[in-house]
Parts: sequence; C-alpha cells; structure tokens
Amino acid sequence: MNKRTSMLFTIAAVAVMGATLFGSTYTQTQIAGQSLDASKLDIDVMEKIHQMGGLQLVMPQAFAETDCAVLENSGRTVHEFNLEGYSVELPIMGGKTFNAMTFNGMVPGPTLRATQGDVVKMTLHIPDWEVTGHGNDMHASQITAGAFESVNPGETSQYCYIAEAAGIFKYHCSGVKLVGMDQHVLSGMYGIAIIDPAKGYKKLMVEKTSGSGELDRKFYDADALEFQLQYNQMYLTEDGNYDAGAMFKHQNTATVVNGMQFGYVPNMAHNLLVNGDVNKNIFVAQPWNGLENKQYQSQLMFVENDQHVRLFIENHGNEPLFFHIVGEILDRVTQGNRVQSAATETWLIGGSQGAIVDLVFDEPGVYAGVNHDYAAIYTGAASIWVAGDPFNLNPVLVEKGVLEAPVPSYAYALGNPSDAVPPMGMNSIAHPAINIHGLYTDEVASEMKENGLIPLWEVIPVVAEMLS
Ligand SMILES: [Cu+2]
Repeated sequence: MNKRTSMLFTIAAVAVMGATLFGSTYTQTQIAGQSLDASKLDIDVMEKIHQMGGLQLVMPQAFAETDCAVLENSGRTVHEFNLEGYSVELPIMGGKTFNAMTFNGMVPGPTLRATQGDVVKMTLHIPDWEVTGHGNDMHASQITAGAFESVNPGETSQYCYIAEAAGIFKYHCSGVKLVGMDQHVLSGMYGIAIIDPAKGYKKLMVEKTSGSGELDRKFYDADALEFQLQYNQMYLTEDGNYDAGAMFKHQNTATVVNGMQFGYVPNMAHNLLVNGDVNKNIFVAQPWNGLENKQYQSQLMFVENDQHVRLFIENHGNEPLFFHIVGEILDRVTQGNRVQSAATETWLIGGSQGAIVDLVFDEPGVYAGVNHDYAAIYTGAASIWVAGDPFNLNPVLVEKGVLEAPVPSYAYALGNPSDAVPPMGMNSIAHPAINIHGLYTDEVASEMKENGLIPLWEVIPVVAEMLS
C-alpha cells in the first residue's frame, strides 16, 4: 500500500467508524438533539430511531477474499444457504396465534451445517408480497457488516465467507438498516450455523468410579446422537403483536425453545402408552396435547443409555440461560472449539452465545433440560428427554406387534422431533426415525412429509388401534 492509498484508507476507515456509530447522514448536533434515553424505557425509542433514518451502514467495497466468484473456485467445499424472509401467522401456547417473521416459514430458521474451512454462500430473497425488508447477519462469518444490509421486498442479496472458526453460531435478521432488528429477531428470524471442527470432534471422557470405588475413566467414541436447542424470549401483546415496551423493560411474555413453549413434553400418545389413558397427563404442563395440533403437538426426545449425546445450544434471547439437565451432569462443555468445563452441573450461556454440551444419560429415566431461572422454567423452558425404556414398554410393544424386537430407545418407535435434530455432520449418529415437529407453516410440514419424515398425527391412531 503506497502512502496516498494508505491515507485514503485511513480516512475511509474513520468515516466508516463514524457512519457505523452515528449514522452517516447526521451531524453531531442532530444526534445530540435526538439522543435516546433507554433508562426512561420510552416505548417510542424505535420510532425515534426510525425518524433518524436508521443506523445507516456505509461500508467500503467487499474485499476480494470474500467475493463469491473467487471463493466458489477456491477448491473448498461450498454450502449454498438459501433463505427467504417473510411474515406469517403461527400458533402460540393458549390456542392463539402471533405475527411471526421467519426465514423459510419456520422458527427457528433452517440450520446450516458446515466444516471449518468450508465456504458458505448465503442468499437472502425477500418475496415481493412481503410487507418489509429483512437482512441476515451470520455470526459465523468474519466479513464487513455492510454485507448484512437489508434487502427490499422483491430483491435478493448474497454474500460469501469462509467459516474459519468451529463452533455454534447464531444468525439473525438485521432489520431494515437495523431499525426493527429487535422485533424481527424476537418474532422468529433467527437460527444457527454449526461449524464442525476440521479434524472432527474429540472422544468424550467421563470419570467414573468402579468396583470398590476406584476412580476410572471411560471413553466414548466421538460419534454422537445430536440435538439442537435454541432458547429465546417473546414479548407479545394480547393480540399477538410484538411489544417493544415489554422488551425494553425486559418483561418477556414467554420463554421458547426452538420457537415453542413446552414443545418437548409428553402428549396424549405418551399418556396412552404410559398411563393407558390419553387424558391422564404424565407431565404438569402439556399445552400442545392432541392430534389436531399436528406439527405443533409436543414431542419427547429419546436417547439410549450409555450413548454419547451432543447438544448444540444457542441463547438468542435477552436473558441469560442457565442450562441444566435435571437428573444429569454435563459431562463436557465446549465453546468455540475449546473445552470449557467437564462434569459440571449448570452452564451459563449469555445472550447470542452458544455452547456444545456432550453427555451420557446414565440410567433409564426421564430428564428435564431447563433454563434454571424459575421464571423461564414456568414460562416454557422445560424440555424432556427419555433415556432407555424407563416405562418398561418393550414387552408390551413387542407383544402387540408394534415392534419386532426390544429397542434401546423409544425413538425407534416414535422418532425424535425434527426441529430438535440438526443436519448430519462428520461425527453424527443417525436418529432411528424423525417425526415432524416444530413451529412450521403447514407448507413446511407438508414438504417434510414428502421427504419421508413421520407425521405422527397419522401414525398414532394406527398404533393406538394396535395397542387396544
Ligand atoms: Cu427481518
């Protein structure tokens, strides 16, 4: 870089910083005249930002290293990640609906899975009938924030990057020039990218005492049965509209896991199998109970005992997540690509932060993954795993012809919920079966059915018939 170019670059960098912090089209006086006082919890704050023209990002031209044309011919594996941003109405607990904003008609949006060093080619399209623009900020990237600029209805934008860091990373809508980012994200426009380490995951070491109590170490292969759990809060008015005032006061109206409150708790089929009666609830809260709920009916997550289980956890919300599993110890916690803890009871995950938890469910039983913040537990952050055959159903299911032989987990009979199952990676154990469950539009659910996923609302009456 010669001196003149260097000087220009410095000026450009200062201008960019100024633009980023203050909005490029406004002077200091104007800024001071419209300063925002969040301490007054003014619900008109977003309107003021809107009147100011938003936080306009003015960025220099993208560097050659992130040009799609260059990266696509670099010899690296390229993942095309195609998103469509649009608003739909989706159900919420209590039989009502809310005004959701989505990537591809689902909350959370689709999960991207790539390996460290791969190229991600993100394309965001906004249909011309959509009421607002949307952007996409992928935390797995290391490129100019200008790439996350919003896209208008009827338009498409694209950027490419190399996923250089392994781990779990959030992506989210960046609003319209950052205006309304809170509304768009908290109404559903979020998801994750899982970037597997280039050399794969490590074996899991668990310390156990054996025999008369001597300390021993047990090693589990790196391959694991994987789940994804994405935590968030919702701030809604009675009519199902986004409530900015409630957000500024941190007074959320719901805590959701993968978009739903209590999405992973027993349903009527589990009531029937365990209690012999669809109306005899197993769990204290079963709000999505009933075949008519179709893809929204709650589902349990099933694992085998002594099986390496890997959880990809992301906190999209404004509140901390104290991740804990009632009845278990987190055998290993990884953030980024570094182990942070082992044999720990609870792990704190801040806003827009993720963690990878590896564990083994030791005994047949029922385990509840929670945000150990009591307000969060009671507003939706309780998700149940069933390990092994704690209800001793194998003999009955075999006798009645539902199963041919005893199975190590109920996933072989009922499958695991699709929204909790990430795409396969380099060290993934395939789930025995996957059922259609999630905050999806009916179109998304039908597509999944066409792709061979199990619509339990059609299967369960058949099983119930066999059992009776
Ligand atoms: Cu948006």
